[in-house]
Amino acid sequence: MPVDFSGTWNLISNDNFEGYMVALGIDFATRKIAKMLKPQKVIKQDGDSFYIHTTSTFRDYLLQFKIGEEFEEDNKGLDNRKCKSIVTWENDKLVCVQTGEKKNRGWTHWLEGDDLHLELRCENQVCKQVFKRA
Ligand code: VL7
Repeated sequence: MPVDFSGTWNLISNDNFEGYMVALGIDFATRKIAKMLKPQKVIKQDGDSFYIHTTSTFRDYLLQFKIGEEFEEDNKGLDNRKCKSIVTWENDKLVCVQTGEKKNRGWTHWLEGDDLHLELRCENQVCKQVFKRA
């Protein structure tokens, strides 16, 4: 049985989000607002199909994908760059590789105790987020 990430999750910590945003080329004014946010994630996992809706008072981002199927990601409202993305299981971790203009771009989700963890990577920057069930 795979891990089930389904649920509603609230951000409780956000380490080096600033470095990650700088690596993505997000402008100063947007970063100032973005780093104050406490986003919520709603995840729906149905077999190989995932729905991950990240919401905040400023911007929302919806991602839907199937495990092992490459898709075009537009990152609309984030850095707005297009990339080719693919999400796979690595043991109990959900790993996304985002191939495009930015090197080493991707993210990994996993569960630790009652918490949802997310590592966001871009170039030489790693942002670490932790979420608790709402
Ligand atoms: C999504 C933000 C910084 C722009 C606004 C910040 C709004 C709320 O990709 C992500 O999650 C994956 C895994 O769960 C699913 O898509 C993280 C937030 C990354 C990057 C860009 C700052 C402006 C944050 C949407």
